[in-house]
Amino acid sequence: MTRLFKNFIGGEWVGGDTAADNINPSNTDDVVGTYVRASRTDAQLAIDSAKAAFANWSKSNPQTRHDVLKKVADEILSRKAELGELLAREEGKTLPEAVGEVARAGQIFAFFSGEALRQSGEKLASVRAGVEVDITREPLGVIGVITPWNFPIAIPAWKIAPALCYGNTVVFKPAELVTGSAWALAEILSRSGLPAGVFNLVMGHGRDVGQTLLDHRDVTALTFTGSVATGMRVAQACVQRMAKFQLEMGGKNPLVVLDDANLSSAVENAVNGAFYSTGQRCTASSRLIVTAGVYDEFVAALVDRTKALVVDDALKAGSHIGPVVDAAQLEQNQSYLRIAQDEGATLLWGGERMMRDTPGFYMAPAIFTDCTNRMRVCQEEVFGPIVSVIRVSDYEEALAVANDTPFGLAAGICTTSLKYANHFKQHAEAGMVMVNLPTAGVDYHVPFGGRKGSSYGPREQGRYAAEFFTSTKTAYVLP
Ligand code: TXE
Repeated sequence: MTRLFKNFIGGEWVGGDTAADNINPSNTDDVVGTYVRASRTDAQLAIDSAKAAFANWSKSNPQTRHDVLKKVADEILSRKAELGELLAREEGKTLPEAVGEVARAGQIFAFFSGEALRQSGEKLASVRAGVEVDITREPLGVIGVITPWNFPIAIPAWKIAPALCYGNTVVFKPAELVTGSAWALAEILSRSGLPAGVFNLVMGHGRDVGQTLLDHRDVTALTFTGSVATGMRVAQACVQRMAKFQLEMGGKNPLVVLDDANLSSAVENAVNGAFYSTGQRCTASSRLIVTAGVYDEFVAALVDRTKALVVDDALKAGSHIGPVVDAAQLEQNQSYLRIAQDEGATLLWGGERMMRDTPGFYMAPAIFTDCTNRMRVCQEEVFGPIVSVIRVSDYEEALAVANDTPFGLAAGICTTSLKYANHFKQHAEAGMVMVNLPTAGVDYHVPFGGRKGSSYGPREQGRYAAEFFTSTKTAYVLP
């Protein structure tokens, strides 16, 4: 018998009629735990609790908010090994990656504990004689937090921590596949000193629990990370009732490699960006755009380096790449292997399903060459360990190809030329630009987000998070 984990609503742990097993993708015989599935009614109760709690929490002392967030940060950081193991077990990223993600979640709570003490406004001279103008930020109300499976604790942290920091209350609906990390975070928050109702966890399906958050008039704002298709649903529902919303969706991130690049570091950046975390990162480098002078040498080195990657159980020491998250994602990856070959790309290496000691969703990282940027594999987010290499003649063509995408999250360049690095920084149509670094891997105290079809609304993380989680008020006073 596995343990039954419940939802957290109005300060109580609440059971339900249905529950779902959380399965380890490295070993499908291993059940991480059984998690109660929330219903629409549970979601409504959670929203009611969050609404009732808002009046006091929105006026709470900054010291109280600091202390709560700091307590959460300290506990996450002190338990990072244990929580990292849980995360690796339920999601399939390797243990070092998982521990790193947990540490990042702790750092995010620590950052926002400090921000709670630094909330400020502005006072300006009016253009009218004798009038004073001041601008302050106020919390919004109940925030619906809807998150994906690929960062089971970091993404919830970077939405929940600022929401609470700025005085909002929260209803959190995690992805169905990663309820373990979500529950662990909720359990820590439940002991942090938050008044009942300020934070609520509802583990359930997107189509009912998620949809309830989208449609309920008492959810003032929605923050969402996930697929483009669901992001569009969030947008449509929010526009219908004029709720504020923020979307982080896919990427088709380019990594440009120029003739003058340091070859070995370019290959490392490519392998890290394309394959680590099994390619399941919105910032993954899924298009490698390489100039002709270095193309053959780069591709040969990339294949050699990829052959050396160990694909195995996420918890095993020495694994570089864990399994794909589930059977559906594995099938999606395999379908893109067929689509790319049908369109004329050459599968130079990898792609095959792999057997290991335990039954899991293992797949060899795949490299496609002879790609053109018009192919579906170069335009659509695959979300797996599959990379396409595109040959271009020079920097100008590389930049044009890099920008020829409906997405605009991250863009990278490997070059020793200051001229090209600076030009790329200015002209890449992306929210984040990396020079001689992987496209994935970002700091937690600066803005995160993209342009075009990747993101909508204000940036997440760092001080810029205030743009979404607060509303400004301009007050005019004639003393
Ligand atoms: O995403 P969904 P899934 C992409 C990636 C992946 C695909 C599907 O290509 O293969 O999306 O993944 C909730 N109302 N990315 O199915 O469905 C859902 O329960 C409200 C890229 O996981 O978008 C989950 O909590 N909520 C991305 C969240 O939305 C709804 C990361 C995301 O699920 C809902 C993840 C509804 N009607 C997936 N339907 C990235 N680039 O980071 C679903 N949800």
